[in-house]
Amino acid sequence: MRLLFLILGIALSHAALAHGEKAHAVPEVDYSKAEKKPFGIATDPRKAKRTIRVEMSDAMRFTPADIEVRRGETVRFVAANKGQVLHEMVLGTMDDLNKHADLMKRFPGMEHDELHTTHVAPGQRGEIGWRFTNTGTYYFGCLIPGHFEAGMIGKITVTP
Ligand SMILES: [Cu+2]
Repeated sequence: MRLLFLILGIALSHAALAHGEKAHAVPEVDYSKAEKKPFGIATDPRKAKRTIRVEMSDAMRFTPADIEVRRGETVRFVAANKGQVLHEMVLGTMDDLNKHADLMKRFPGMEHDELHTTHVAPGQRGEIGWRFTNTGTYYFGCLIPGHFEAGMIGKITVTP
């Protein structure tokens, strides 16, 4: 059931999703069906050689907020919520994140459970497995209303 839902989640636009899913530690996902994005593709985090731990705080900051990876590298992001409120980590281009933040403002109850996203309850950790297939500058943000605007954003530079 959960697997089916996650597969549906890949197929559906995040705007169409509205449900109360919480953080997933190791999602049971068929990564062969992952959708390629301009900033890469979801990959089983267990295949990553590199783990990057990112802390999220109620000061609306990610630490570190500046990450460098190489093109072709698969990273297991571990997002640790050190605060008292829900935070999330959403990978994307700046354009993606801005659009998504706008949607979140218009539909504050909206939640999303896509493979480039993890929602993390206070004191918990979430994971994203991601392979960066293109060079460039990408971002990660917390799109919970108010957080992104307060500066809860980080940068990922993908070098050749
Ligand atoms: Cu946040």
